[in-house]
Amino acid sequence: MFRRVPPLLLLIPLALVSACGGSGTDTAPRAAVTGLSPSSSATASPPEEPSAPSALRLLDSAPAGERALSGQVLLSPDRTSITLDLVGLQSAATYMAHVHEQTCADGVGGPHLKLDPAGSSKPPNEIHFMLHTAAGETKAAATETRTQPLPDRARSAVVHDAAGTKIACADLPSPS
Ligand SMILES: [Cu+2]
Repeated sequence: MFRRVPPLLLLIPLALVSACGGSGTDTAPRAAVTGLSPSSSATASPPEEPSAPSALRLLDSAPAGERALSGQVLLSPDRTSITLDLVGLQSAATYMAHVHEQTCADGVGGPHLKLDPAGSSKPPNEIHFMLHTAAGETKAAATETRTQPLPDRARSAVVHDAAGTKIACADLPSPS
């Protein structure tokens, strides 16, 4: 016979986990802890930690007018949503960014990540971001969300200026 765990005991750890959020991205559904399956200790995965933001690093290829750019890339704990948060942009300008499949140190990100490697080089099979600044503004943010977690092959996010020149790169956190 299974031993019943009082519901209150199950709620306490969840409350502790949600109390230490605060990044604004800690909204992914968490796997329920059942405690009822005799084999749960063999199959349970560790609780998901919110991914730390990755800092964008300016690239040597960034043109003179773009060298104030900085910012960060945030991946949701369930790896389905990725947010770029940029400051120091030119005003009234357009930028592009993509998820790439190599690290920043490896060919500055290499090619774009394709979710289906044999599929299209357009969204949604690739993850593209369009960022615009209005006149007088120097910040922009964009989020892309997919139904499936980002695959392990997703290694970096690269920001380009409107001409396509790579200006900044951030390595993405590896899946745990
Ligand atoms: Cu790119």
